[in-house]
Amino acid sequence: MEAGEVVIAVDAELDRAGLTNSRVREHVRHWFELTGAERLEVVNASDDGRLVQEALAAGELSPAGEGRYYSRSHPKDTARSEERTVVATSDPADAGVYNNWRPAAEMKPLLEERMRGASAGKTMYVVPYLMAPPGSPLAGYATGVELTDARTVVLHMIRMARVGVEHVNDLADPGSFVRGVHVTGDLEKLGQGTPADERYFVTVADERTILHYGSSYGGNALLGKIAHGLRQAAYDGWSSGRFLAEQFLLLGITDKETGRTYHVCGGMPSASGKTNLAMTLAPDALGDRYRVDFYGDDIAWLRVDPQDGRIYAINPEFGVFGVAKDTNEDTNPTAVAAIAPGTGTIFTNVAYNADTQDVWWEGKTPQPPADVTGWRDWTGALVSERPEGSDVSPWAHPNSRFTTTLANVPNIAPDYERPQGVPIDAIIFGGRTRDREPLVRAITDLAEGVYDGLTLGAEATFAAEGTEGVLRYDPMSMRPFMAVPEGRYAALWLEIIGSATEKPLFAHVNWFQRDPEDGHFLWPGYRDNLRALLWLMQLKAGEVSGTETPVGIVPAPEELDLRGMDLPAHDLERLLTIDTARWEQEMTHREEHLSAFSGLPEEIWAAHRRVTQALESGSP
Ligand code: OXD
Ligand code: MN
Repeated sequence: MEAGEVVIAVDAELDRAGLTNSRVREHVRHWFELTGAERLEVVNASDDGRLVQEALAAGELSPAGEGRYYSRSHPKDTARSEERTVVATSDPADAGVYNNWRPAAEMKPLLEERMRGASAGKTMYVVPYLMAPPGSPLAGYATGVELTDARTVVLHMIRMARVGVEHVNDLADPGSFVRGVHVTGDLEKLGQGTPADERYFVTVADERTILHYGSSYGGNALLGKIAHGLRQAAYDGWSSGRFLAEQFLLLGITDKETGRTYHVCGGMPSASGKTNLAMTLAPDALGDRYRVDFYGDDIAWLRVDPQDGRIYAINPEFGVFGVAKDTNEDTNPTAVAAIAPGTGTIFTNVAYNADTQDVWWEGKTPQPPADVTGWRDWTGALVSERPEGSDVSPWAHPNSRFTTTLANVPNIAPDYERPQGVPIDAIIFGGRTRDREPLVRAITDLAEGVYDGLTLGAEATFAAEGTEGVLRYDPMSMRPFMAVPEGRYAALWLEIIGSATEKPLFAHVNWFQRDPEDGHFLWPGYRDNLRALLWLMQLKAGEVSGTETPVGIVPAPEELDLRGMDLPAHDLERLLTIDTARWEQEMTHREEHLSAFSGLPEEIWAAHRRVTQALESGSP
């Protein structure tokens, strides 16, 4: 198309869709022309049914029972790529340890070069979206427009964000939206994981522009979720000084006897049980008394409300992009209901049976389907053709996912769309640690709480991935999403939480302690994890006082409500014990970890010294 024709074609589609924001129209025109796409289509959430039918007809989706769909990503494109992800700005002072900072002036031309003409022959979809409940005080940071040349990305965006032209048409400042461009590229030829890797996933944070090239999967391609909801928002939160954007779950606990409701948010490195906790129900024995409401499993934005001075959190997302592996009735019954027939769920990279339209993943049932007829693994290979006994690779990819909207989760909080969000009573950090971290320890001091988040980590799950007993640190579970230098990030935490008049309690939880002799898990986990949070709420309310230790307050054994559990007394004792020698070892690793961050506030170092001294002197 000639330049003049492009303008006419783009304007005709924008007019048809009623997209009136002049700055969005400019953004669309520019990138439509640069990427060389053949057609343009503006998307609203109400287009979902038609787009699903088109994707089925094109073979991008397959039916997975009534109202559920299956997709397979390119085998070289199955997970977020941290090495290829960059936060760019025009100020070298924005470089931190984890944000992989590069100059904007270097990255933008590079991405333009890769994207030029790369969508030829394709439809470019315009996805206007909002990453917040409508009317939120943070809505000004939540508006975006993603251009994408992949229809399955559009279908995921409709489930994960609020999508429609109404979110951009009436902006007070028409230019205040995040400009996202996603171009898939030729996935066969991008040299993924080699020195010639051509992919780039760049957030130009000081220009509120996100340019992702070379994938059509997950956080690489759904720009609202991670690139905007975490990286861009963390940058905006810092530059405005107004909010924190964190990879946090958010839940509510209501005591039906007293009528009190508590809200808890917090972060856990991957494979530490965050989604399962976010969607948990009360254990059966406590179900009459407590109700748990789900708000979100992956992102929370936190701000101080000027009315009452408390910290409020929203989940900016509209859906759940959950890891399928091990999701079943025992581990996560509410997720199972949220992906049931009729929910519109899209499964990606699980195993699929076209004859029965059934899906399966490791841990869905204890054993894979006995009759393998028709079953294909995530790569599309027939399981029946695997050589007998020699191929034991999983049927589903370990990062296979389900995508469903929040409203499908049966215990979704009645007020999950409340614009102000909900007041936060506790912020928890949870790692995966076999021997040092007790079941729960509460921290009342702000700097010590932030220090605890900054030293969050999980043990390497395989010996090959790290040194035994040494954590892979993942500050606040934000290591892959850091947008500003860690020192500034810590200072913003101290400033925002510090300015609240009623401060949340901090706590560290660990469901993964093992018996040193026989290695069994000391705590059963899953729904019983709520018991640790109930104790925390009682501590906040002054109903229990726990036992002070050098690293926080742990429950006295009799303070935990263990009704309906059969927990051996010596396991309980070990779960609540602080192993000083192991902690002292950990403190030297922490010192090294924190030393890498320049400009870390003195309060954080003071907290580190206080905890070190308390461990040495043996007194809290
Ligand atoms: C992630 C996700 O990659 O939530 O963390 O998808
Ligand atoms: Mn996540």
